[in-house]
Amino acid sequence: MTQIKNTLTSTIVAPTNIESPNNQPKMKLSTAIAAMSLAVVFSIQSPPIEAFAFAHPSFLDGRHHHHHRILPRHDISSFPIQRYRHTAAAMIHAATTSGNVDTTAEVRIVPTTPIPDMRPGTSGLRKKVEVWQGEHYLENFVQSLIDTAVEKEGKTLDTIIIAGDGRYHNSQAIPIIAHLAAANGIRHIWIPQFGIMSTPAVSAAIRRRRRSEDEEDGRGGGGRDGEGIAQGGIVLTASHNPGGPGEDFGIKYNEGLGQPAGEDFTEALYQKTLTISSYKTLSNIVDIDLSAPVGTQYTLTPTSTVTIIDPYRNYLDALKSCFDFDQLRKFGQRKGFSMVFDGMHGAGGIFAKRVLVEELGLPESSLMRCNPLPDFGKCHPDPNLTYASELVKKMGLLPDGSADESIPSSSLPTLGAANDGDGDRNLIAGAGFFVTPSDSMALICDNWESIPQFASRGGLKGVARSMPSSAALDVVASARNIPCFVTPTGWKFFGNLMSSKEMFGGEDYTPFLCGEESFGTGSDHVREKDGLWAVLAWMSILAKANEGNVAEGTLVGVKDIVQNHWEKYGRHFYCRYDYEGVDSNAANKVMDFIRESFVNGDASSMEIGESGIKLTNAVEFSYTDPVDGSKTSKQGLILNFELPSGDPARVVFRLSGTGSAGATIRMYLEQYEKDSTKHGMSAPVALRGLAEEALRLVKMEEKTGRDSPTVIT
Ligand code: VG1
Ligand code: CO
Repeated sequence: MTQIKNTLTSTIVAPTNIESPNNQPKMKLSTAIAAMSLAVVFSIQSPPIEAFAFAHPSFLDGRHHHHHRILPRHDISSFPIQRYRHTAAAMIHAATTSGNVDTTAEVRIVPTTPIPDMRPGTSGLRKKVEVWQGEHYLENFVQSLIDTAVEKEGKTLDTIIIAGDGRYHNSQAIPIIAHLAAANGIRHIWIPQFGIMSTPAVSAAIRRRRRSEDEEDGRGGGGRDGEGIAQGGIVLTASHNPGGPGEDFGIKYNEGLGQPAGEDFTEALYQKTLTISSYKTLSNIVDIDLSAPVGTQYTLTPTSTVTIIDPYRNYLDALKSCFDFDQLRKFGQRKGFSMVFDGMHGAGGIFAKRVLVEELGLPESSLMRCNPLPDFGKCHPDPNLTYASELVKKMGLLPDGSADESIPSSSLPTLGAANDGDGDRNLIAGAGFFVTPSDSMALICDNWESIPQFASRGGLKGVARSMPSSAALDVVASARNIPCFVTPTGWKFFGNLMSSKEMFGGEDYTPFLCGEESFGTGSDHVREKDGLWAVLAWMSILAKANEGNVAEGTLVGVKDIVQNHWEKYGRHFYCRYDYEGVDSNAANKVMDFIRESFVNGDASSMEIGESGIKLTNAVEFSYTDPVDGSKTSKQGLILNFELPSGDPARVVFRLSGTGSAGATIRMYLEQYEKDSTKHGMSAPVALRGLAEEALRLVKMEEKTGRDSPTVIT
């Protein structure tokens, strides 16, 4: 072995020390490893070719591939990795950690200047790809992020995950970030194979992964200093925003319990971006092959290692702890059940394939657009009635969410679902029936007995919704005596509630259910919204509802379940108008006008228009976190109305915090209807009068020049 090591040493030392003008080593590490493998083949001749292929998988099919591109190399998964894993890993280990091998990875301090527009929004920082590709942009942001995390932890981070949703620039940014992380002394850097993980999967991995899992063979049990878990995850996503050249890229940070960084963190990060004067990276660039087998390690510095991890394992464990997979598998095979899942070419697709097809045995034909693409196939990966139009059609629906009566519902799939770009959002539909996200949450709440995660722990102990979401959840929570919280928009506000015991020693609200009107639903199994979780929750509800129903082929469907729910609790008609790409000044003027005229002014003195809908009062939403007492203000303007019938209605205005250009005004409409004879109407139709009244009051067209919204959902 010493002899082999020496051979390897001489192979590797040279290339990593010689820099070409653009700072790329002349010979890349993976090439060195391939050469080393060859040396091993020649010196020990066993096991020859497979070990070679393992160490450098691009040789499997005899062609080189571009290292910074993610290729759909699923062929690798059939390679007998386990058989040669130990040998090959030992080779890499020997090659990269031998005392004789000096990778001379010197930390390079690069001077930089602050770039002013880096304030994270509702969920991370989102900008056009070209902005991120600008000089020092990515590095400035990531260095500030790492500094903030270190300051908060009080010490250098030990372990982090770097993963993304597969969008354009994902595989270029991952190695750059890894080098920054190593230069900053982060010892263990985990990157999922192919660089892709959904946001909830990252959250699950932060919460559950033990360092020994993928390092057991490579480093010999438990890593260098025993067990460890990640302190955070850098997630490369602009979520539901489009990807590709000219489109969006983004980064967000999840902290040690898997929760999105809170306002205090993002604000501190932003302040650092305003004063940054240098960042740290390495003088030697190590080529990291994202398609390398799970367990492959790259030594970036004598103390920092990149490990390619299995993207699925922890997330799958998390889902298995929530649902009864045997029950779902059986239900999935039932005559009359079929499903369509639309991955919108985002990160959720590969997880859907793994769970729905490989674990639950649904036919492959249940999946559409489940292969991640850098530009999401040019679609807008936002699962709503407008952007998931193909699925909507397949479910027998018209673009406004009402049923296309010309299609017999018996010919339609039982369940339809879609995820967004990073797999944290969900759209749920039944045969000829669209479920609004607010209703979906209320229904899951009322049916907690159908979901093992809740049922096995005595039911829900807390629920929460974002303020603009409908009050459908509140009604169920109050009937069932469950504490219900109303938070500002964005998942970061749910984190404290879910972790109130874990983090603050306060009241335990878990099992916990939460969600947003924007197609986000989740629970305390992770600290993010989870698209696939919502799909399995609905499958569980359907399975339970059909337990006693033994008739061949006829299933209690989504529509039956929701209609019964409305009958019991009344219906909250709900929809949202989005005005995208509005001039920022104009958008601010609309908000200022509402604030001045109705919140500060006297709303109730407003004249009642022809519609007979009366504005009763207006408030600006602010929030005091019940767990840590932190305050957040200006979280949306609420106009409360009284309908001619005497029933209440509400319209909320907010500016989006996830756009990358101009402003998006969101108008959220909600109206309660107890009378079940009126529940059949489509929501946009039922709400049209309220919408017109609100638009008239706020002078939308006059102030923005827009006579109709970009999207109604
Ligand atoms: C939107 C949604 C919000 C969601 C956020 C992140 O924010 O309204 O409910 O939490 O996106 O979702 P905004 O500020 O644009 O309204 V995702 O799936 O884009 O991370
Ligand atoms: Co998302």
